[in-house]
Amino acid sequence: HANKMAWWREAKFGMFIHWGLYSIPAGQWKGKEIPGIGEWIMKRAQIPIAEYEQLAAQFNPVKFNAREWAEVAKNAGMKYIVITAKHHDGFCMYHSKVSKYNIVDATPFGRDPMKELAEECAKAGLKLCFYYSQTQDWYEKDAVGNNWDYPDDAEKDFDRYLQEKVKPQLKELLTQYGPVGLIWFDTPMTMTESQSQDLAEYVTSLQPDCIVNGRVGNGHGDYVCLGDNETPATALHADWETCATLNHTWAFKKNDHHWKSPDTIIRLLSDIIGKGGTYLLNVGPTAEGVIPEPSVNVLNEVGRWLAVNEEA
Ligand code: FUL
Repeated sequence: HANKMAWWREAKFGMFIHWGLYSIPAGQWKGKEIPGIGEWIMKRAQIPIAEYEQLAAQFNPVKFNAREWAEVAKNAGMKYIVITAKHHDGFCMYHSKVSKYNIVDATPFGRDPMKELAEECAKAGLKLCFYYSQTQDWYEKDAVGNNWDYPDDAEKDFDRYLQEKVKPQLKELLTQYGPVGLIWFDTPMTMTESQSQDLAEYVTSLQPDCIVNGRVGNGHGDYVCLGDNETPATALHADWETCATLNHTWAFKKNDHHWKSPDTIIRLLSDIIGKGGTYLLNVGPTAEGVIPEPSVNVLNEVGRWLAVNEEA
């Protein structure tokens, strides 16, 4: 499938969405500000699963509107959306049969936002893509990352987690939501060469046209994924992507107001595109399902600038 990269090479600009249970505490736990990126709150505050999982009972994003999100991306001139199907906390933002710890079975909301997004993205001509944390899963004993609930490394079997959770969940994501543009893996850490290769091949066995990002590990992705917020000094001789935040966090944090200006984003976008790269720019919706207004405003301005420049 030599041509499966074609849409992505043309896309240049995509929307990253970090949204999950961590959007509820939004950077604070038991009245204390927890430093660092919002989606890492469980790890940074070493919150036991038994406490963290109770967030699910409160998760009810009634203001979520897939069409509005797709419109925000479209108006910004973005061509694809990458959304957290499962981040490091292990909670699934889609209806999974593999784990009950998911948005349909464990929350009062009871809807599958990925289904709704898949429909709206198809209508809007946007590629829907899934972020999936394949190595860190703080809900699972066998996965990497949670050494407060699961201190005994001797009991862990990472490959069992890959076979019994990761692959069955990838199968769900790649068979129940129509064509998926790409799977965005993250933090490969302990992934061995053969585990990375196996996951990349598994994805394409299910959807031959689905792209795999570089963070599947060990060079087995279809493109190079730079570090968070990293831009290269010069053009790279490869397909590459910069993923970046609009403020200082990926997931919503109530006290992070460090929004980049439209000028800064336009400068970054021009620089990245000029060097042959792709810009995956993040928004962090609230627990109610709303993309924060300051980020919508910045994206609208970027979209206006792009529209004017395309006409010229
Ligand atoms: C990482 C993750 O650990 C962050 O939480 C975020 O998802 C970012 C895009 O990739 O390094």
